[in-house]
Amino acid sequence: MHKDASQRTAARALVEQLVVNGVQHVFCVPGESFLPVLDALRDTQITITVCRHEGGASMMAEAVGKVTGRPGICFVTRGPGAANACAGIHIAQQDSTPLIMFVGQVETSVREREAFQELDYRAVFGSMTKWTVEVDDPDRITEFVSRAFYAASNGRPGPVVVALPKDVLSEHVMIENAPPYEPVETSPGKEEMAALGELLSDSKNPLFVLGGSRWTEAARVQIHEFADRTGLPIATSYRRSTLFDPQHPLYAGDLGLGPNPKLVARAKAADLLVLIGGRMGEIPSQGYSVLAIPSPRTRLVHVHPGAEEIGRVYRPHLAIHASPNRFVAALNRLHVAPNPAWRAGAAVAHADYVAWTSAATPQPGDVNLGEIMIWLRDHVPADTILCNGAGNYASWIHRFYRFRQFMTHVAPTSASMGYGMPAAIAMQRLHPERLVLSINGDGDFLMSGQEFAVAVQNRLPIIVIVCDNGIYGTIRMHQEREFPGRVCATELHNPDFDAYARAFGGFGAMVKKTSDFPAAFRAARASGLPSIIHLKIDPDAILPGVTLSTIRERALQKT
Ligand SMILES: Cc1ncc(C[n+]2csc(CCOP(=O)(O)OP(=O)(O)O)c2C)c(N)n1
Ligand SMILES: [Mg+2]
Repeated sequence: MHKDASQRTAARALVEQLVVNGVQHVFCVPGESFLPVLDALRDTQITITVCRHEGGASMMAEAVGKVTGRPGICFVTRGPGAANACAGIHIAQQDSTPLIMFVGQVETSVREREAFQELDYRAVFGSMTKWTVEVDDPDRITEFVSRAFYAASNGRPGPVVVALPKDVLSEHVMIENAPPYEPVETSPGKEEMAALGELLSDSKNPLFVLGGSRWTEAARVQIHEFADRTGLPIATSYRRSTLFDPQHPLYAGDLGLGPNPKLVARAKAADLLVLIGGRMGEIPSQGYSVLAIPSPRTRLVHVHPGAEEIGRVYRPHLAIHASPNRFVAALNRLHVAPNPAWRAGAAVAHADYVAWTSAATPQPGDVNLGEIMIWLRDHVPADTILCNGAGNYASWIHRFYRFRQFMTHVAPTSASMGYGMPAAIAMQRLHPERLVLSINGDGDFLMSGQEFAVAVQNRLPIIVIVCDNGIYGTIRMHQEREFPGRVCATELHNPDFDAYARAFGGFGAMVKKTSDFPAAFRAARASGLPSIIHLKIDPDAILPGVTLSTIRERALQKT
């Protein structure tokens, strides 16, 4: 840290404010627009991960924000860099993830001329971020960085963009560091908790649905304790299933894409639904079909850290403006009598979950993704982190893999393709000792496949699985439903992904039969290198237990 504050440039003050806030990782693609920041970073202990595309950098920062609950940080250059980075910003918005993106800007003296790579960040990011600011006054850099941490993390977390005109960064400033930010927790009031206690005592078949962000591992433990004591059934929201132990006898499953129909029926039949942290958005609500809008017919308790989210879609019976941590702590202080009927209902729900997820469904082709997911769940350590993006291949992850520990699943609730590669790199950076898997579709993988070079450059032994069915499967499935037999723009001609891995300096293996997967996986681990396992999947195997040809035939019958 600089002893004499007057010696610092604004860039150095910015970087030192990151250090004050405990930042350990930044992700970037360099640009001439923020060289003074790179120079200042060189003198810190912060690890810089240099990426191959700003979409990768912003997704890596998003993944860090998602699992740590503290803002992930990325630096990108002006117009083109900022435009490329949009993908991660949108994920952070939809996933309620704290993220701060610093972006270069043209010099203040040429602004508004559409100078080289100039972009109006407020206009471009205005609807995607919680706050977008351009720092005009170098003496306010610390103020803005401090505020960026609060803005990204408060209430419902989300992305913040801070634009840095080149000349502002090089100015010398006479300013002190601000103290580190403290996450602002909101606690439920006594009245709300008493009202919840009454609703619970009146309820015959309640269901708790855990979702959203801002959970801590301690809160996860506490919700288990509360469930244990009372017998309440617990479900999780789309891609938030690490919030509850899937092996726990009160776990009812996750409300996501391709959910267990029995769980959806249970959610619709519940006489009391308690949403903790989530928004019950389009995916978990099964296309807004679980709860009537705006007036749910069942009793709805909505617990959310963002006041503006409560009542936005559903008018709750009881609104509780609280962060999940504080709410769960208050829940454990509430007197709720153990209820044998709830426990019996939860046991049935759990049995339904186990029956739905235990055995792989038969599939066309020689590689059964369900059997591979079950092999992984039985053989990898419980703290393995699994990252993925979007595509039908993910249905087998959701259904058959079991996330046994907090934040071991890192995947976008916005279903953004190309996320599994960058997220895995970020996770291996955070946890060098843990096994990190990246599972991708063939379309999905090549949206961020270049980031494999980052894994090789930094010797990050992630294991990447590419599920190659030669199609943009999800879209082909919808196409066959709506325009049967009229294939257009959904076919893919792929490279050998195993040879791709070797070309980058990693390990590669091709798997054409399910029974060959364990040996390929063990060889990948033994190599100690970033690895790609290329799975040849039959395109007809479009969903667990559903074929593309059946979808087409059914649609043709209707026409
Ligand atoms: C960035 C982005 N672009 C486009 C889409 C639309 N989309 C959703 S899934 C999908 C196809 C995914 O194909 P693939 O990765 O091969 O997986 P598969 O469905 O074949 O298993 C597409 C194009 C998206 N979700 N995200
Ligand atoms: Mg595919």
